[in-house]
Order: sequence, then structure tokens, then C-alpha cells
Amino acid sequence: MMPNRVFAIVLLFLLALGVSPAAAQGRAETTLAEGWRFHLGEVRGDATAAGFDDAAWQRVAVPHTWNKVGNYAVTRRPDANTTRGVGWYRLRFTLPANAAGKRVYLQFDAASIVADVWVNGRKLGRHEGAFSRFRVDATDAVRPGENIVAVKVDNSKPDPGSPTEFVVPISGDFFMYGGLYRPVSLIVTGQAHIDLLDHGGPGIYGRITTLNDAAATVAVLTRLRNSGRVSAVTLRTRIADGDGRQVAQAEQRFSLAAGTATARETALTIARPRRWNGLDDPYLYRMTVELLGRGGAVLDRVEQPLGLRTVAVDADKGFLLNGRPMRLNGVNRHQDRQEKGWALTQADHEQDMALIEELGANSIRLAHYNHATPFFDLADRNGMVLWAELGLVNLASIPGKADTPPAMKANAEAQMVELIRQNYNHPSVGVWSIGNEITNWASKGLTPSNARPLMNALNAVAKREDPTRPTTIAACCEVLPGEKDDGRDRTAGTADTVAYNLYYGWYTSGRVADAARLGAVMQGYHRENPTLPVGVGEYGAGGAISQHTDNVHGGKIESIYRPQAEEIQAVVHELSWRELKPLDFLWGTWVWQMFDATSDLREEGDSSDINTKGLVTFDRSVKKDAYWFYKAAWSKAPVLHLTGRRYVDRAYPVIEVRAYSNAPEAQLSVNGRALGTAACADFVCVWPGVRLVPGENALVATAAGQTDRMTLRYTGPERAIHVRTGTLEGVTLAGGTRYGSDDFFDGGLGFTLNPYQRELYAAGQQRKAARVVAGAREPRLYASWRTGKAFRYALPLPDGQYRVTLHLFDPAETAPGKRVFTVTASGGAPVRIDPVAKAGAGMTATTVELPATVRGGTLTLDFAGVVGEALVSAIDVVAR
Ligand code: GCB
Repeated sequence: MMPNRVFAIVLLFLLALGVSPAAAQGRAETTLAEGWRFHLGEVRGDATAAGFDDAAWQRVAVPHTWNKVGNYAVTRRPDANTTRGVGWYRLRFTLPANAAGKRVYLQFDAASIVADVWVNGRKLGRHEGAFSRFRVDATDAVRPGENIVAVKVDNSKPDPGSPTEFVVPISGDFFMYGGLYRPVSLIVTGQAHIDLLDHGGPGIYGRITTLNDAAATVAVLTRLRNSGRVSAVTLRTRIADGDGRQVAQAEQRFSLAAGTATARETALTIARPRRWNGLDDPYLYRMTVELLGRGGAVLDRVEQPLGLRTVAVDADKGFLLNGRPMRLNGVNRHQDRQEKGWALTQADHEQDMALIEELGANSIRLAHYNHATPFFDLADRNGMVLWAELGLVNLASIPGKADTPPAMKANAEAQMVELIRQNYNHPSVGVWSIGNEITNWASKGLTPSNARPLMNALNAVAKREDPTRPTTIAACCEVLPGEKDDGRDRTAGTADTVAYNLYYGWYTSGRVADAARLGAVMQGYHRENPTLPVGVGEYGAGGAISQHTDNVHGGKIESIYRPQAEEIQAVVHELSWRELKPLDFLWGTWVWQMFDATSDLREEGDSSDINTKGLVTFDRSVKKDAYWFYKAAWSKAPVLHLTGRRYVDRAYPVIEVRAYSNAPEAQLSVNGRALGTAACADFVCVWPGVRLVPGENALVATAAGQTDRMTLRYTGPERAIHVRTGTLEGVTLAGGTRYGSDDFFDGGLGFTLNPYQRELYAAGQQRKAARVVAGAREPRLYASWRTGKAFRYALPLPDGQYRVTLHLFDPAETAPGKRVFTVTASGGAPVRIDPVAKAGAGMTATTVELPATVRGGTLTLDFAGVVGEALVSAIDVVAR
């Protein structure tokens, strides 16, 4: 036996070499992180040849990506690199001395998108797919001493003829980073070994066959490969509990024929099992399989996590963990972050998980592809239920083809197998998703394709690979409940469950209040298909932390452009969750998305190349208001959070103050003056009509022992108010007059003159020429309007005499008499307005002045249509 101290020294030595301790036990794994050379683009000469001169190439460490995309500015970062194409990597490495006579593999945890690998000039293989682990057998290519590995990766767009043409996903709004963006390692093991060429999987797979309070039975399947001579082996399978104590063991002796691959299954029983029970008790066992040779020598050894639990989904009860209903309150996560793109570190994964845990979520959808193993490990340990997804997005076929080309189908199926084998042993994985929004895109200007055959085939692969877990598909854009079927392929029903991606309050109608439709829509889907478990795979809204609005209902949202006020995102979530929470039949809901993420198709909010729907910023530094809403709704920790704290300089002296809390009620004071108690219904506590004093205002909220503070400023006039109507965006004119965004209204709807044209943008066409209002000295006061048969403004102003100026134009009518309305200001007589008659033409600016007398602190303006609807674009009120 090795004395402890000597063992420790040997271990330290191995660790210093980057060799895993398993080296001493049959398998040695060395991480190849440092010393790589990288070249972006094709090379002249043969970069695969050992003698190729790469001295001029860039030195990099792996994980690495050459792309840099996404920043918080309205112009793309100057150092952005969105290049999609070929990148070359080369590394000189020394073969460990103990590799003689053994098998040598190179393991790539991911390489994006297509990778070709050579060692010492010999081609070892190609892998197609950006997200899964693969290995190549380098045994016959390596030599003692120095070796050179060359890898050509290619993340070209999937254009016709590109090597990525049939490699899924071929669509999606996220950026496909290029490079060796996950770790690379060298594995040395015995000639007879646990299979390393099993679709990137661990080669051992534990399946729970029975589970009750008395006992659990686990069938452990081990795939073996013998590249050497015939040998007598022992396969020893052990299970240890969380303290490392062995609780079950089995041994099988047999002879492995030369040059064969085989599989063995053995059943182990664990008495009085402790279940893996989500956040409440994510208890883990560990499964170890050793292949022993003559005299008990360890030829190979693999360890994997094991969690004892069952998962199921029911159309009425939702998701069941260990037989008990458990509503999955989840978030979507992409694998990227600012500066690093996809090349994440362990610390990055840990930070993401910590933020999700703090939020109080119990589930994560790994959008839209296979994520890195460390994140699955964290989910196992923390009790998160994962939705693990195949990277197949939007398109079931290539443009111009109705049926999925065989090469694309084969690639999707191969990646499905990889996803499942590589993550099979993680108890955290609750469902396998076969794709995202694979819909027949006829109405989107894309070639219609038949989606169902591919999805049925992928579901069959998933069920064959893993009959123990339910499958799902994220569906969107389908016929709404109760609507006439438009004949397009629907994918709901191709998997065991479905989850709809629904953006009410955002893309749908562009009005926040629309989020309140979500519940009825989901009830409709449930009613139409009562045996199919339904969930919500995505819902959400964009939020920019530097953009603010005075009233989220003031106008139409710019769903893929600017601005995107933080307050809007928060309210969309408030309304959505109010709808979703009571629906017990839902098997889960997932916020889109936990973090802002790269999307080079977008110019949103205050960012470039970022999808702004994160609850947390791209760099993880700021938790947006919406984050705190969910923390209040989901977390067990006491929460009290004043919203709108980043909107410091307020446009109006009277505001609505809101806080998120899981306390029943909260108190507010402003500058030390108590403003009373608000009930926190559905986690939202509201104090309407809070008056700010000129200068700084200290707001303090308290609830159940919690305190939160924020400072707001009001530096505007006391006896004047300026409102930009029909819009969510305020403006300050060159002369210094500041207009808040539309507020203090009751009734009517806001419209924008030149909304960002999403449909044209999506189709890659030019924007239409902007519509121009003639005669507008200040066009920004004529860029939007509020309209309606009857609406009212109630403007908070001190008592006194005022002059009201209305800015308006007619965006639709061109002849007098087609639109006539009256406006009545407090203390005045109705004034009749015909915008076209007054301006002399349609689309032409005019102003209307009227006096007003304020008594009781409110100036009212009542708009009433006489012919057609009333409208107004901006309102100035100043003291007379
Ligand atoms: C979706 C997609 C997701 C997008 C999201 C959005 O439906 O599944 O990939 O990022 O919508 O923000 O539009």
C-alpha cells in the first residue's frame, strides 16, 4: 500500500502536470489549454503538416473563440469580430511517457461548427455540430515525444455549398461563435477500455428500473471496446453515497475478444434510497465503473453522477418529480456572456447558476442546444430541473426545399444521440427537447417546409435512446386556439409534451396590456388538446437599463429596436406571471431569458447585437427590475425592491412608485414623510400619485423587516408640464424643454409615426422612407399621437391660471371635415378642432391654444370625437 504522504505527493505532481488523478487508475486525462496557435481564415501551405511554420500565428489558450459580438451602445463595438468562416488551431504537445502501448484519444468538449482534426499530418476525423463533445482515436498517429495536433474549425453561415449547409441549427437569432470554445484534452487509457467513441458519451449509463422507499434498482450499461489482444477482464460497478460510502457493487468476469466493441449491463440494488429531490434535496450518489485486467490492474475507470428520481409529465397535473406534482418555474439560458462569447470558464458557469438559484427558479431551459457538462453538474448538485435541447431551430429544411434533406436529417439525428448519451446520467435532466419553433414558415416569407416528418423521427430517436424521460418541443407561431387552421404543419404532438413560446405584451400587438391574454390562450391550448401536457417555453420582453418611460401603457413597443424601457419588461412579466401562476395544468414555464445574450440580428434597447430580454445584463453585473419581480414571486428569501431606481432624473413631479415584495404589504416614505401602506398583491406594491419635491428625493420602502431605498430627482418646472403623447419615449428639445413620455391619460391609444418596420427588417429589405409631418418646427413633437373617441388627461399642477398648447396633425385624413373633435380644459369651454382644416392639409403640423384654470391640483383635458376620433401629439401647459 502506498503511504499516504507519498500518495499525496504523487497526486500533487500529477495535478501539476494537468493530469487527472485517474491516471493512477487506468485512465489519464490531460487538459490541453495553453500553448495553442491560432489563425483566422484559410492558410497558404499545409497547416496540417507537422513541419508547417505557425510562428506568426496568434498565441491563444483554449477555450477560445475569435468572435466578439455584443455591447451596450447604439453602435457596434469597434473591436467586434463577427467573422464566420475558417479558423485554424495548432498545438505541440508531448505524449505522456506512460502512453506506450495504450490507447490515445483527443477529446473536444465542443468545436464550432464543423471541425477536422489531424495529428502529425494524419487526418483523424471530422465532427459536424457546434455543441457536442467528440473524440478522435489518435493512437496510430501519435509518436513518443513531441506531437502536433491541427484543427480546422468552420463556423460559416449555412449557405448552399458551405460545409455547414446541413448542420443544424441552420437558423436562429443567436450568434454562432466559432472556435475551440470548450476544453480540449488528451486521454490515455488501456487497449481494453470503456468506449470513448460512444457519441461523446461517458460509455456508462445508469438507468433506474425500480425506485421505492425500501430499495432502488439501477441497471448500469457499460460499453466496452477492446483494441488489443483477447483478454480476460473484470467489470466492477460500484455505487457510493454522498459521503463516498459504497452502497452497492457488482462484478462481472468475461473475456473480451480482440478488436471488438461490446456492451454489458448489470443491476445494482440500493437499500433505503435517498431520492434526488430537486431544490429540496438534490442528493447525489456516484457511479464508478472499472475495467480490471490481469491481477486486478485497472485498465480503465469512469465515474458518473447518479440521482435516484423519477420524472413524468401529466396533462392535468403537470410535471411530476418522484410522483409528486412540481410546477417548473424556469428561465432560459444561452451559453454566452459579454467579452467571452461562448468561451466560458467554470467560474462563469457557477456565477450563472448562483444567479438563477438566487432568483428562486427551480428549472432551466438550456436554449437552444447542448450546453457544457459543468453546467449540468451544477444543476445536479443544486437540484435544478433541466430542459436539455437539441440545437434545431426554426427550419426543418434548407431554403427552397419542402422536405428535410437526408444529410440534414442525419445530422439532426446524430446530434440528438449525442445530446442524450452525453447527458444521460445527469439526474437534473427532466426532459429532452427535439427542437425550437420548427414551424412551417409559409407566412414568414420563407420557403414552406414539412416539419412533422423530421420531428417525428427525432422524437423516435429520443425515445429509443432514453425511454425514461419525457420529450418536448418548443412551438410557436401556430394557429391560436379557436382560430381556423391555416393548413400549416403544426409540431405540437410530435413529442410527449409541448411548450409554447408566446410573446403577448411584446411582439403580439406591441402593447404591454396584451400580456394579460396569456392565461386565456394557454387555457385554450389545454382545452383543444386535453391529453397533451402544455407549458410555456418562452415569454418575456426587452429591457434596457438606461432607457425609461413614465407610463408603460403610453404607446407601442419597439420590439426589436429602440428604445426598450426597463419598466416595460418588468410590467410584461408582472402581467404574464399573474396569468400563468394559477394554471395548475401547465407543466412548466420558462422566462425568455435569464441573461441578455448575443444576437447579431438585433439593434435593441441601448445595445448592439444583443437580445435584451435578459433579467440580468450580458456581463451579469445588473439585475434588472424584472429579476426582482421573479425573486419576490419565486424565492423563499424575503424580498423588497423599489423599481425604477435607475430612472433617477424624473420628467414629472408626480409619479407612481412601485416595489416588488413577497410580504403582504409595504410602507413607503418620501423625504421622511410616511406615504402609507400598500398591499403587495401578486408581489407588486403600488403607491400612485407620489409627489416629488424639487431636487433630491429619498424614497424608503419597508416590509416585514426589509428596507429598500432609492433616490430620485426632479429638477423640472413647478408650474408647467410638457407631455409627449402616444409614445413611451420622452424627449428634451434643443432649448432645454423636457417632455416626459405619455402619462396622466385615461383612454385612447398611442401610435408612432415611424415605427421600426419589423417585418421588413426580418425579410432583410430596406426600410420604407420615413413619413414626414410638414411644417413641424420640432418634428419630435409630431412623431406620435394619442387617439380615441374619448380620452382624458389629468395633469398634476398647482392651482392657478395656465395656457395649454396642443401640438397635433392628422396622420390619416387629408380633407377637412373628416375628423372633428372637441377639447375641454378645466374651467374652460369646449374647443372644436378639425386638424386638416386648421393645418391646411393632412400630415401637416398645427397647434391649438386654450386657457385653463386649475382648482384642486389637477388640470383636466377632455378629448371627444365628433366626426371620427380625437387626437393629440404633444401637450404644453405653462402658467399664465
Ligand atoms: C423566440 C426564440 C428565441 C428568441 C426569442 C426572441 O421565440 O425561440 O430564440 O431569442 O424568441 O427574443 O425573439
